[in-house]
Amino acid sequence: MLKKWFLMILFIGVIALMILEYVFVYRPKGQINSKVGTCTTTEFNKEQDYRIEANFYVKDVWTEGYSNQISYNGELLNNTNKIIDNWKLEVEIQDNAELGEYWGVNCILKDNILTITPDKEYESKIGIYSKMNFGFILSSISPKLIDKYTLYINDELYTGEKRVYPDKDTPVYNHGRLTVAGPNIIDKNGEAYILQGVSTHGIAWYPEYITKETFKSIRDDLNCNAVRIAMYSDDAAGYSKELHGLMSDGINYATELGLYVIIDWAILDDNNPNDNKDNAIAFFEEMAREFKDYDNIIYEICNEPNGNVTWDNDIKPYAKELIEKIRAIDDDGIIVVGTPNFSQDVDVICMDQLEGYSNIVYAFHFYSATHKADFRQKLQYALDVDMPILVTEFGTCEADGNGKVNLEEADIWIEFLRKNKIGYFCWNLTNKSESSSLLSSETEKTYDWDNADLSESGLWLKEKYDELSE
Ligand code: IDC
Repeated sequence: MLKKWFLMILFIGVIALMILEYVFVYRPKGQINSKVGTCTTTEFNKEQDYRIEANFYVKDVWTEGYSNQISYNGELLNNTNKIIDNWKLEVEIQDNAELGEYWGVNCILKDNILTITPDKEYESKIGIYSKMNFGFILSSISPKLIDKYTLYINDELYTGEKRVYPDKDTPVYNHGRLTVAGPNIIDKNGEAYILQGVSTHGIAWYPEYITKETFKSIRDDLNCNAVRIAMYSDDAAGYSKELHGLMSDGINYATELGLYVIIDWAILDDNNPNDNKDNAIAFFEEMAREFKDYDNIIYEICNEPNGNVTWDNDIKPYAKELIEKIRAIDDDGIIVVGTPNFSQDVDVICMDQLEGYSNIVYAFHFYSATHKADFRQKLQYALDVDMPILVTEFGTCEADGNGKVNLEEADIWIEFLRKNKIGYFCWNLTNKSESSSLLSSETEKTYDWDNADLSESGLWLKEKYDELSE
């Protein structure tokens, strides 16, 4: 009897020991910590979008003397389109733990806080949409999952990606989300709405104009309700994935200022949009994911198809594919489709528009010193069949962006567009020494322009745009 009891107790004891060993020694192995942040899991702010995050894993646990050695693997994920090169993680560690080896980063343990920073000698940058791996060993009585951390980016506490909203009494605040109804773009009240904006130059070459101050001056000094941000799509014109971050910044500035914003995939020397289609899809999917809930976004999927490129063989199939990719994420943002021959031949394709999609408009571009009455006729032809048009680019000079300006003709164009409730964006906001530039080549000012800072074209624009009251 006694033996039976003894065996029973022994059996229970062994089981209990196995459980204890499992809990304290084996269980944490390879296990992912729960979601962590600047607060514990349960307090995690669900409203915020934490696109930069750390994860810690217990990789291995072994015993040395009376203490456990716990080897942790860590990763810092950057799911944004900006490079991170100044970051710091602080992790609270239980009492009496000691820091052993570490790799991939620098570690300091003080007052139970483990501070992890990049190892400048090794690799401190975390690229866009990538991650950094690191590890460290702690010795302590029992292994513990790390379920809490504090992250600093550029010396500021990281509290997630913030959604921005338009300020009060700005164009987007007052007119809301735009849609396409028949041939018109209409605002939230169902009224036809004329977008009136300027286009940046290629942002690879002129990033200094992508600032909040610049965009504020575009709104307040140049009387715009919209801005177009042009990013050339071919490598030769400076395209790189790193520019996506600058595009996102620009969109956020425009949004806060209550400006509508065109995201322009500026194909030009890469005349066929299909040449860089994979990049285009990746870019627009990224933008749509980031901005689908914003009211002011307009996607321009191919600036100016040109060369030996046709609607049927090239542009239309490209447009369908891009629209479907964007629509899978953003079901109603306006999409501008470029048209053949530098976005001029709207008359050629107006009887063969895309079918089955909503909120689609077609691009029409002109330069008033080159394109006059006969060119307006092409546009009129498309308007006669109610084709929705947006002039995502025009210039007051010749089609090469330089030469003489023709402001009388520019006036006629703007009157014509306003009469037909068509929006227009003027090329280009720089001080480059060419007549399409809106700033004087003498000025270095990137915002707060006086009349003396404006070019002939810029002065014309300021006055012309002032006529259209909000
Ligand atoms: C021009 C710029 C000029 C630049 C050139 C090549 O004004 O500084 O060197 O592009 O990148 C367009 C294009 C637009 C052109 C503009 C004037 O969309 O990129 O900008 N233009 O040529 N279509 C018709 C005219």
